[in-house]
Amino acid sequence: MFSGAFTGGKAKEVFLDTLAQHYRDRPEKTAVELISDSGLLRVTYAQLERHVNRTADYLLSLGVKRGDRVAAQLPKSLPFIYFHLAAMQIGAIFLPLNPAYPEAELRYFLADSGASVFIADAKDAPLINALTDELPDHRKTSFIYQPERSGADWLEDRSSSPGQPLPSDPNQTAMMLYTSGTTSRPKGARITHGNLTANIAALHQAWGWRDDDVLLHVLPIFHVHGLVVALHGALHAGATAVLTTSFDAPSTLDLLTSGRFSVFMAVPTMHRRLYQVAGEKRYDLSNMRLLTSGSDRLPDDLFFGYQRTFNVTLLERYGMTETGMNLSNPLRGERRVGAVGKPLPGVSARIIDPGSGAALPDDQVGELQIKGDHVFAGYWRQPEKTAEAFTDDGWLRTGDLALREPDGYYTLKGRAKDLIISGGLNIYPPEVELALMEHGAIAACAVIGCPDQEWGEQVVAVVVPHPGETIDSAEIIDYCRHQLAAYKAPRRVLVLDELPSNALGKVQKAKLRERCCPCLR
Ligand code: MLC
Repeated sequence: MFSGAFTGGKAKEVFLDTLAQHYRDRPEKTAVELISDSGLLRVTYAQLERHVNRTADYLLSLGVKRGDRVAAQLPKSLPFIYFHLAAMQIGAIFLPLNPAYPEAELRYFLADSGASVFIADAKDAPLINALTDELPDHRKTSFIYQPERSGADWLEDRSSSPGQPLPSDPNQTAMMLYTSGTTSRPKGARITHGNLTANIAALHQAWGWRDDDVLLHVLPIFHVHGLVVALHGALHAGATAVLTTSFDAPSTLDLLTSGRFSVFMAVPTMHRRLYQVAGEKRYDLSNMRLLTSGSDRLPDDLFFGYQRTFNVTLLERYGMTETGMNLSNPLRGERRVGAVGKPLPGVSARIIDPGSGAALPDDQVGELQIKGDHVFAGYWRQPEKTAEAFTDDGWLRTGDLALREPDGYYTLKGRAKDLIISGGLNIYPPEVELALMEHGAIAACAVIGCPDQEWGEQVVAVVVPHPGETIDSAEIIDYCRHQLAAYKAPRRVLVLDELPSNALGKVQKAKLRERCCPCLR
């Protein structure tokens, strides 16, 4: 029934081919619905094709060529989806940017990617015009007015395109997603059409996606979770995706209990809020086919609390930007609390001793490494960083510590990399530390994640002032919010006379956490 099915390592056709088949086979079916403050917008598969083709035509008219980067900083909206699909359709590289990025971060992403075209919300025009004027490779910024409209209305004066040729090269980069690093500025992970297709086909097999599925989509749309796992997942199946523009727990609970939806995906912070909104009341969501949790560990109390409150067992899975999804608890069979399941079809996983590089037996904790057609093609213009990400024999180092249980389930056991996950978002302490060190009053600093029930972890900055300087915590937080997206800014700033360090002068973050995180004391 599904085209593009997983065929033992090689996907037959790319995701866009499968989507094109749905345009033809189910033109009247609703592909995407958007619930926004201004009402409900609905596009069928036939309308989606028309809007995407018109948008592709528009991008071509701007001079976009195969391999060009098309950056987009748009709210979660239908135009976002049109530009995303259109850019990939003409062989360009789509670069989605979080609307929360402040000027400093945007400047970096645009310059690093060398985006030739930038699609932005018209309300941001003054800032963005000033910013793109500085970019040597930049050809055009296109402002979208009223992104909440459904059609590709901004193209009304242009002739409709009969349809663009679809790329058939699985090795072509389809999109680029920036991930931060432990030692460097953010890097653009190049994800190919083949990567997307391999992963979505594996997920379809594992999660049993069906064309009568209706997905409730509350996630941000510029990450791999919301864009690929959720949106591509539904479109690949010829199903319907119903998007809300943002996440609001009470209204999401109303939608979930409406009986309309079969699939729901969220991060633990969202599940926690839903569970809290439910309070003592009991609901029965067992009519839904699949509720997944990912992007951060699902705490045990939430796993069991959710079961009691909603009469469903969340399916936890494990992925990352560079790979899409790797491991998953099963659709049928035991969804094990605290475990992230087994490798998806076509995915190989192993546990390696970080010291010796030797493979470890079951039940021993080591670094989780991954291989498969879904693994990204490397970092944009960063061959050294790409080489560091892989072992000599081609396995991706995830930087996550895990063990394999004898029956094949994997359990995450911590991180080898310096990373904080807050509300399902990755925050790399070195990036925040770099920003802090540019503050005139700070002589030394360390950024740590303190456990937090709602967010998973919270960003805490520990700073040492220059002699004679005093630190105003609120001012430091405000300073960070100007340098970085607000979610990366510390929630707390602690001042110490010095940071604990080892013989090599490296800050001992484990010690700092013990000392500075209230719940660990
Ligand atoms: C928002 N804020 C956060 C935050 N999200 N701070 C820390 N961590 C976060 N994740 C800040 C806001 O800037 C705001 O700051 C303040 O918190 C309160 O905002 P809020 O209204 O309570 O937050 P909300 O908008 O509701 O956002 C919470 C959230 C959101 C959980 C809905 O964070 C979210 O959508 N998370 C999902 C992230 C995601 O999709 N990750 C997938 C990555 S892909 P102020 O001070 O300005 O008010 C990946 C691979 C994989 O990891 O395997 O999936």
